[in-house]
Amino acid sequence: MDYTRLFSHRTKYMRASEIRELLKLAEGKDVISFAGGLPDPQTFPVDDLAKIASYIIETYGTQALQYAPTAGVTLFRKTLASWLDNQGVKVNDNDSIIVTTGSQQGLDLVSRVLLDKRDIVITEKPTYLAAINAFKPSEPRFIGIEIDDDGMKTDELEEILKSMSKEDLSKVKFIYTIPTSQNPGGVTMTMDRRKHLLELAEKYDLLIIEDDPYSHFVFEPIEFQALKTLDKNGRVLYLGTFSKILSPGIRVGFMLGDKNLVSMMEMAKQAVDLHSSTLSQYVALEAIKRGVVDKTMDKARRIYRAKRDVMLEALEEHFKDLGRWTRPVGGMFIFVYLYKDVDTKPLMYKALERGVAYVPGGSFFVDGTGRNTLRLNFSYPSQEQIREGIKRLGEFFSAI
Ligand code: PMP
Ligand code: G9A
Repeated sequence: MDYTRLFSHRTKYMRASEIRELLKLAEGKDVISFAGGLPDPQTFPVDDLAKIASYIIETYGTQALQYAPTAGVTLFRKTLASWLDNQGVKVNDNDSIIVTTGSQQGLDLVSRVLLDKRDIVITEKPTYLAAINAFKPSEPRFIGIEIDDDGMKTDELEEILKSMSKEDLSKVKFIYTIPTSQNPGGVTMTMDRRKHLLELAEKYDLLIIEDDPYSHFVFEPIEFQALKTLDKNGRVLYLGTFSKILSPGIRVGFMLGDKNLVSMMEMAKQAVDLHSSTLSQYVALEAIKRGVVDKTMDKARRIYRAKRDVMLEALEEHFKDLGRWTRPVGGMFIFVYLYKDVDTKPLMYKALERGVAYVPGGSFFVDGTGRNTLRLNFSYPSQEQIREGIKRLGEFFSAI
């Protein structure tokens, strides 16, 4: 049967994630992969989670194996709220939290609830590829704001907002940002810019989606506060996840924001999956209570700082004449801007033949620019693989 005539209009805008495709290509081959944003499995608290999982099933079996409310297990949501408070993420009286299936589901719900065709989404440039892919089926127009070492250039954002017609301004549904240890850019927004961004949101009556998987294991002593904490008027919807600070496989994420906004997300979620895994929520709850999340964050900080340093050193050695790159204070990625005007996308297949994978940076730009950039993940490969892989990549790009 030819199914294409059956596919809905929105499927036209569905794109396979280049990251996921690359992961498939690299699988089972002798390839050093700087492609996927996978945590180092050494950070997974395997023994603790084995104990927790059996304790949960033995102790709370009837609840943990049962359906749960769409918003999530009540006890977990309460624990989450105080954990966030300890992490410096402000939960206001008017806020509510819903548990999502990874923060990726949060992005999909945002798309479903907020976007209509031709609405405007403002993102950083570059921005998280799978967020673009989550928003695209709703057919918005994208506006990309450049980043530099201080994060999103809020002056540029201000100029753009100033120059927009009233009608276009009313179509801006949200500004999507990853302010801390950005994916893929590896940069962190300064406090001045965070404040400026919120001022602009106030002035132009805009909503901000703060996607924050990385702030809990920043590995340099820098001062920053979540946009959610700085916000006074319910202008920030905060997306979080336990993927990088416990395990991505348990698929536990959450949304925190004004209850009037979050309740519509909850309604949309009902039709998507009824609720996120009850068992995973109980496991995450117990992991918080037993200090396993704190322990994992500490481990991630230590391991990723060392790996980042190895990658920065290797880049210094092998990429000095080839390009410039970001120096992340956290997260999992370094972003490279090559000096030469090359397209890293077709070159990626050749690099794979040389046994090294990266993500072509162009996929992260909403306006089709960024062809000469690449994203390098440093959390997954070993230190030895990082040294060897960057050497191979350096030789590869030198020969072009
Ligand atoms: N947002 C950003 C910026 C990410 O980097 C990721 C994971 N790479 C996600 C969201 C989704 O993560 P998860 O669904 O595992 O919580
Ligand atoms: O798709 C995945 O496996 C998550 C990784 C995200 C990223 O590489 O940014």
